[in-house]
Order: sequence, then structure tokens, then C-alpha cells
Amino acid sequence: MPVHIDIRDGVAVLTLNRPPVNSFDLTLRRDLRAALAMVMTKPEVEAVVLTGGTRHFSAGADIEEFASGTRGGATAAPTLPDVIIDLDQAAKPVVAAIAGTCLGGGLEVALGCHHRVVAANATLGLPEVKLGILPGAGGTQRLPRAIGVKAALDMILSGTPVNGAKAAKLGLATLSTGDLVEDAVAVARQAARDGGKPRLSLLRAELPADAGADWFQRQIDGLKRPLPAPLACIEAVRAAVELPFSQGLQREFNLFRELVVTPESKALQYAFFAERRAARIDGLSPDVQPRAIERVAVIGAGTMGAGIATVAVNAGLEVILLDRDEAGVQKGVAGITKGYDAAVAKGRMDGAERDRRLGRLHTATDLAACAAVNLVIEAAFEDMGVKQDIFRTLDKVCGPDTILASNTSTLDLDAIAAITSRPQSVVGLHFFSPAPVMRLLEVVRGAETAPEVLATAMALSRKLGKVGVVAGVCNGFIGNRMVEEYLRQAYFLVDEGVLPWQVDGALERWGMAMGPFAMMDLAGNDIGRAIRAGRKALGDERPYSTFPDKFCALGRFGQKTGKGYYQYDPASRARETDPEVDALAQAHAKEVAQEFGLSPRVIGDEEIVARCLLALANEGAALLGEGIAQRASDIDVVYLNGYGFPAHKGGPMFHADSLGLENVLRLMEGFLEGYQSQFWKPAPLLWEKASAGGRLTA
Ligand code: TC6
Repeated sequence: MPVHIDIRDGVAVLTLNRPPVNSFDLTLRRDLRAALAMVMTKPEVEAVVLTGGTRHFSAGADIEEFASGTRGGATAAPTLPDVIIDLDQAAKPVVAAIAGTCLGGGLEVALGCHHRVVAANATLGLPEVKLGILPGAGGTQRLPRAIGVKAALDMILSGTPVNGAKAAKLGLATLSTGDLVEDAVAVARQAARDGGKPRLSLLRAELPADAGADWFQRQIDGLKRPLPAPLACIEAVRAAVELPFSQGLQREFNLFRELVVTPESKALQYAFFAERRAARIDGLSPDVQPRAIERVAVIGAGTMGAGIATVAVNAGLEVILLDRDEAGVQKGVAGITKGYDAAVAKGRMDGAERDRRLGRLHTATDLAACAAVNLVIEAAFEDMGVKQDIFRTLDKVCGPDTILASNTSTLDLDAIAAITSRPQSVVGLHFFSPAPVMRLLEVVRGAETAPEVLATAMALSRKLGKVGVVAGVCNGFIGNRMVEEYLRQAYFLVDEGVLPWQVDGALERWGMAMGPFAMMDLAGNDIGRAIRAGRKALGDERPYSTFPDKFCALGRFGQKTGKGYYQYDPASRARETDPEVDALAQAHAKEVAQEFGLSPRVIGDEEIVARCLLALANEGAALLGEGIAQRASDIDVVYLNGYGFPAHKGGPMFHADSLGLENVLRLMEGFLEGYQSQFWKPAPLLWEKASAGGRLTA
């Protein structure tokens, strides 16, 4: 039964039971409405408690319904606002008992109840803005009435949840100190006796007197990006202040209906499911179980190794950090400790927790220390010889069940695996820098990687709080192989006279977190040079702009040298354009124009964006055709979580689909008439899908 009813001494306890997360699909909405109506008619019931079990009170509206329009969609009656009005207007008090996640429509249901009792570790929030919508079931009307307009708008615009203890502090709920449901039953009985607190719908939402008449306008002006959802959130909260409750509610639902079909919301809904799909390994038998990982060794205590060790320690694992000598190891440990100290100083962690985490961090300088761990992650220098030496030794010293992983970003994992007697136990774990911050983890499946090892790596990525994406072996795997084509176009644009900051500006205005030149300044231009040299050494003779190498020769490696394609303020690291770079780029473009006989032309934002983004999608289609990526949506997950692609555009593959693949081909044909036209050869899969009127992400 989606709603379980238990009547205890005059209080009906309704338990939502719609696995996996109690999302309010049409069935649950109907069932809750019916259960509520039924208990209201029972004379022996004087009050109601609504709960959802320990893991999920509710994850909100069923996103699948509005993504696919299935099962009648979110607007099929009874809608969630209809059910919440039933709760709000119930003749007997209704108390929400909240444990686990209480998100979106789940919190809106709780706000429709007359009182809320919450477990300290519950998670309450209105994350709708992250799906390009707004809380459309009364959240923008009731939350300001519960905790004040400013705090409410903060929660609604950020989408960031709070825990139960914080919710109690905000006045959103009463903290349970014992058994949650028993506490809620006690509150319900009391409310039946004294009428309880007034319903939120009867209160007013008011701004503090000192907020100023233009407060809402200032919130709009302060938005990082004026996307439809945050704008509508502000408008709906404004309606809560300015309109009677029922009119505010109507305004909110109308805005919800408009938002749920916007391209931004469609892209964000797609991204939500894409991330969950990425966790699935195609063709893996359900009998394959991941191994338990409790002890990990990380080889290499540089920035990457120390970052990976931090991630593993944070996830509760015992970690041995290794480097060639004690000085190297201690440098890594000092960096990790500094990070924790900063967290303590900022009040994000207490000292005891820091000490517990550091207590899980051990060090060694001899690979023999890896003998008894479940997993070794090698994060040594990016050189095949160095890595093969390490794996040869690991093969000898590690127990037979130890999984051997490499963090290589470009090298051939199969060649590393082949040096061992257990290639089936070798897998790639490609973390992105800085490892504690970046969510993406490419899990590289070698030719011999055993299904159980792959499943373990994917389960580990979840435990580490990362989004794992399976990739096959090729130079650069998914993310970096595609980024090479993106960068190639960016440099070709400079060849044709576009300045680096103009390329970045166009892509950043489009939505990329950082343009390609700023990105290379962050990653290190010398790293880019080494990657290009590595590809050349592997026989890649395709033309490449000479601009980045000329640029590197000047020692302008990027942020780490204070100068790259921009100049950087040493203290704040703020970037500024540099006239020297403009002069270099212009001189370079002049040389290219002479060499290739190019006539000067103006290249605008539209062409810059199209060339860079379609280069990504085309290479993505090639990867998909070669089976390097399991599905197009996995490629989008890589770009959304590792390369600053704007979530509201869905990812490079979704973007190509949004343009229409026929249009994509037409654009590419147009580029065929331009400079370095050989790079506009559409991937076979792109042709295939476009001619069939299909999509890459279908
Ligand atoms: C809203 O409420 C609007 C209201 C206004 C209406 C008018 N719907 O993430 P997991 C599925 S908007 C449908 O792997 P976790 C998920 O796809 C909503 N399905 O688990 C997956 O399915 P699979 C606002 C959902 O423990 C399975 O459940 N709410 C929904 O790591 C397990 O999910 C949110 O934005 C849903 N709402 O994390 C919350 N939620 O197994 C969205 C989950 O077939 N949800 N599924 O792949 C979450 O943030 C997380 O799922 C979680 C659980 C924290 C609830």
C-alpha cells in the first residue's frame, strides 16, 4: 500500500510507502488524499501524523512525471497542491514526522501540515531551482510564512537543504529528542486538545521594515544569471508578500506550469536522470557484487595524490599515503592537514573531527606497505615507464584480491595492466583536480578489467561522493579526448584573428563556467604542451595551431606563473586581460594569414560558440560510436561535472540534440568552407542519427 494507516489511541499514523524515495506520483497523491479523507471520517481519530519512514520522508514530486509527461503528468488531478490543500484544511490537526530526506514537494507537503517534528539528521530543502522550476505546491507561499521572507528566499534560490537541527533553529520544525513518531503523536494529541498552532496559510508573509521598497529588485539584480527559474522564484515569493494566500498559490502554480516546459528545465531534468543512469554498467550481470573497500593506498603525495587521499579519508576509509621519500610524504600530509585546519578555522569542521580524519591517514615510503590494502590508487608522475615500474612491484607485493588502479589521465591503461600478472584487477580511476572539489570520476575499464572490479570501482565512486562514469581505453578517455578538439578550435580561432579573451567571453556568455583559455591557465599551459607532445609521439600528425607552443615558450604557463593568456593578481588570483597577449595573438594571426592566404573577417560569438561546442559533440559522437562511452548521457555527465558545462544546457550531446542533428550537420558543412576544414568531418554516428531523424541522447 502506498500509504499505510495505523490508528494508535486516537491518532492515525499515515506512513508513506512508495519506494524508492516516496516521490509524489499520481498513485501516491491519490492514495494520500483517500487515506486522509478516510481517517477524517473516523470519529475515534482526533489527530493525524504523517511520516515516511527513516530514509525518506519524501523526495518531492515525481520528476519522471514532468520529464516524460507519463502517468498524466504533474498537473493531473489530484495535483500536489490539491493534496496539500486537503492537509491544510483538514478538520483535525495533522503533524508531519520528518526523518531522512524531505525535499521539494516533500517539504511542501510537510509545510501544508499543521505542525512539523523533525529528526536532527533529516535533510530539508527546496531544490526545485536546480531542476529549472520553482516549488510549485505552496513552498514559495508557506515557507516565507514559516521562517521569514529573507531566509525562505535564501533556501529557495540556493536549493541547498538544511539538516533537522538547523530547520528547528529556523523555526521550520520542532526537534525530536526521542522516538520521532512518538514525539509527533504527542504533539498531535496536544494540538487536538488546544487547537495547536495556526496554519501557515492563515499567517502573513512580511518583509522586515528595514528591507527597503526595492528589496525584490535587488534580489533580481544580485542573481548570478537571470535564468527563468530563479526569476520566477523571486516573483512567487513577492506574491507571497503582496497577494492574499490563495492568489499567491495560484500565481505560483501558473509559474510552475510555465517553467516546467522551458528548455532550461528540460535540460536540468535530463541532467538529473543522466547522472543516475551513469551509475549503471551495461551488460553487467545482477549477480556481480562489488567488493568491500576499507583500506586504500595512494601512491604519490603530490597535489593529486594528496587530494585523492583526502577524499578517501573523508569517506571514512583508512588510507596509506606513499611517496618516494619521507620529505615527499610529509609535504602531502602537511597540505592535507592545512586543508582540515582551514575547515576548522572557518567553523565547517570541529577539531575532534579533524583529528579523527587525520587518525585515518597513515604514511609509507615503501610499496611493501600496500600488501594488505583492498585498493591501491597510483597517482604518480604521468609517465608510462614510471607507472609500469610501480605496477610491476605492486603485482608482487599486493595480496591476490587487491585492486590496482591508476589515476592516469591519458596513458594506455591496458599497457599498464599488461605489466602485471592480474590485468583483470586493474582499473582506471581518473580523478579531476582539485580532487576534493570536483565531482567527476572517470572509471576506466581496461580490456581485461573484471566485471566485479568495475562494479567495485563504481560503488567506490559513490562512497567517495563522486559521480562515476565508465569509460573505455583511449587517449584522454572521454573528457580529455573531447577537450582536445574543443581546444583545437579555440586555438584555430586565434589563428584567424580572434583574441583569447574574445573566445572566452563568447563561451562564458553562453554559459561555460570558464572559457578554454582561462581553463588552460588554470590547468597549466605546460601540461597542455606535454599532452600535445604525447599525442604527437603516438603518431598524431594532424595540424594544430602553433599558437599555444609559441606562447609556452615565453614561460607563460598560466596561474601558477602569474601570467598565461591573462595576467593574475598574486593575492586574489583575479584575472585581467593583458595587452601583451593581444599583441602576441595579433602577430601570430598575421603570420597565419600570410601562410594560408586568409582574408581578414569578423568572427562573432555565434561562430565561436558553434565551432567549439560542435567540436565537442562531434568527438563525443565518435567516442560513442567506438564504444568508449556507454551512452551519450554519460558524456554529458562528464562535461557537467568535470568541465564547467552549464547544467541548464544539459551537456554537449544534449545541446547538439537541442539544435537538431540535421542543423548540426548543416553548421558543420558551413565550417567546411573555412580554415582547417578537415576537422569538420562528422562522426559516422552523427550522420547515422541525423539521417534517421534521431537524437544522440535518445
Ligand atoms: C518537486 O518536488 C516539485 C514540486 C512542485 C510540484 C507542483 N522523482 O538519487 P538516487 C529516483 S521537484 C522521481 O540514486 P540517493 C532516482 O531517479 C523534486 N524519481 O538515491 C533513482 O531511480 P533509479 C524535488 C526520483 O539515495 C532512485 O529514485 N526533489 C526522485 O542517492 C534513487 O535515487 C528533488 O529534487 C524524484 N523526485 O538520493 C530531489 N528522486 O534507481 C531529487 C529520486 O531508477 N532526488 N528518484 O535510478 C534526490 O536528490 C535524491 O534522489 C535523494 C536520494 C537525495 C532523494
